[in-house]
Amino acid sequence: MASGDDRATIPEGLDGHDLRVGVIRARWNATIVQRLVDGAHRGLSALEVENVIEESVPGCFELPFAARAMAASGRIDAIVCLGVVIRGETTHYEIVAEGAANGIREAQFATSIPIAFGLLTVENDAQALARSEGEGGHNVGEEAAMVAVEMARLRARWS
Ligand code: DLZ
Repeated sequence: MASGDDRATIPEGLDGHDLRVGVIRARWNATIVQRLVDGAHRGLSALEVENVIEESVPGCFELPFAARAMAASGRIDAIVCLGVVIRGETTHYEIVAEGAANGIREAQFATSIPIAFGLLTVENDAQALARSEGEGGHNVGEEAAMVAVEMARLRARWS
């Protein structure tokens, strides 16, 4: 059972008012992805991020390419990738999910721009809905947005 402290707390005073943050969404499972996008906007807004650049790709497998292109542009401080892979719908589950995760990790290291992993890799719709809730609920998009801001600040401290 979860202890209640199984998610990251937000560092006190975290603020992204001067950051440019990219939000890239995959268009598969669009209804649930939209819930993640809404969450990401809530998270960015809570941290005072005003400069948000939106992009979309067909599916999660394309997220790393888009993230790397955006990161390499030099016009972005952090990126949030959002998408949903549901195992029940596909025998490609592992390929798509691992391709996205590995690609995002590589894009971060290749560009030194933080890229937050706001993907749901779940068994079914119910799990996806439970992780993409509205205001005050659990939303992986919202969490990933805050992670992106935190990591952009960390990068700036060590650059
Ligand atoms: C092909 C595919 C499958 C089977 N499942 C998903 C999924 O659950 N979520 C998702 O975002 N994308 C899926 N895709 C599409 C791939 O991500 C990709 O767009 C195509 O394989 C084309 O490269």
